[in-house]
Amino acid sequence: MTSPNPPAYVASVDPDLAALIAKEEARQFYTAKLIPSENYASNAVMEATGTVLTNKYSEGYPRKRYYEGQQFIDPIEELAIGRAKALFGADHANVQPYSGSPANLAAYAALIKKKSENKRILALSLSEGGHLTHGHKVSVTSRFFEAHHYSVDRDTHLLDYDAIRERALEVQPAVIVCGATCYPRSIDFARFGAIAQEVGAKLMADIAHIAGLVAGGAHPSPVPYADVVTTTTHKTLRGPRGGLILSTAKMARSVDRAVFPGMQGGPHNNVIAGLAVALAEAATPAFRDYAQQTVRNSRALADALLAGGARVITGGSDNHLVLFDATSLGATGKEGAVAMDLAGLEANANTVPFDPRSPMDPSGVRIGTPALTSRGLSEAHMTLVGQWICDAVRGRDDAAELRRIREQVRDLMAAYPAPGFEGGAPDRTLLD
Ligand code: DSN
Repeated sequence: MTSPNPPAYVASVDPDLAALIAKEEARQFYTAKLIPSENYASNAVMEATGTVLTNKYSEGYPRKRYYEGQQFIDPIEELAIGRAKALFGADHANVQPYSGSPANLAAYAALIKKKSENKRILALSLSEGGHLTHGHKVSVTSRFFEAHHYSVDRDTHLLDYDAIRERALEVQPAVIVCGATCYPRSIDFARFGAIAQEVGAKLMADIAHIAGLVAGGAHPSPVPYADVVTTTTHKTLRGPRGGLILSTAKMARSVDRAVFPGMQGGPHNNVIAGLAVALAEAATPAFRDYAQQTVRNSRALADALLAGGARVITGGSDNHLVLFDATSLGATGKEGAVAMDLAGLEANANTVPFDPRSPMDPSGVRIGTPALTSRGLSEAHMTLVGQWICDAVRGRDDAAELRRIREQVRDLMAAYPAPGFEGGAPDRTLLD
């Protein structure tokens, strides 16, 4: 068995686990990863994340810690903070959130004072592309804060800023949340800023999905308009699994206090080190090219689906993400996503706006290009991938057809190794 990252120490202690990791490694290598929130961290990011930094406690912030021994931890966190501020042009950065959901909770806590009577947040509804932490009823964000939602236009499925303004005037929220987990178009942060200002609300932008595009200049930045910006670090930004909060200087103290001691204990220093590496990588011309190519690929993928007869929500894409209605190809979203997985095309079922079907088996499939672009694929490949998707969803009951596509996907993936797999291709037979 060859493995680009042989977990030799794990194998010596826990061969069962090592075998599973090796299989997952092969799965990731030979699958076309189309989940738009996933990517590949570089070897440098992986290496920094897997260091002795995991052994150190450091509650507090650089130069203000509750434990001794911070001689090297402080400058590591300061590197990450400085790089985040420079990359996004933000006054302040907090690099400690464990991931996107805790970052969002901390952001609300920072933006809405404990004694404030107005605890209303106004965000995009989950079924139209928002996130659970944007006040969905099953999320604690709706227990601690009073959640209200806006939607997209019923016909175009685009954000309708006049309607959002009307909704904001009606709700009078303390915080307007912009940003999405399933919106294929560009977001007008300046317009959101104007609406927030008009109604006297704070603006929070959750750019978890598009942070890498913002960093690479492929999507407008919310930083000039938002009081607080939250993001994960492992999606288009291509860092380790973690969270990041950017803010104005005015919000800096509230944000820091909300993260620690408000929400979290000791920061994960190994992850912060991995983030420092990722932020340095994201500041390079190569990353700018990556961000632009991700969008070009997404447009090409949307076009390929349209050519294959799929109904593409909003008719295309301006970012890294494409949402299509699998029922237009004769399957439910879940059936479509399962068929695609059998064909080596990894995606997730997702609601389409105003979906008549249940969230457990919705109408749509959400796909995206961040990971394939990291592997060096371009527009011509997207045309092929789009055809494979249509063929797989339509041919979901045809095992031979799904196998035929899967072998072609594996051949393509073998020709374009993923970042982090520079050591060589995993053994393909591990997947048999
Ligand atoms: N899991 C993320 C996504 O897939 O969009 C959201 O948290």
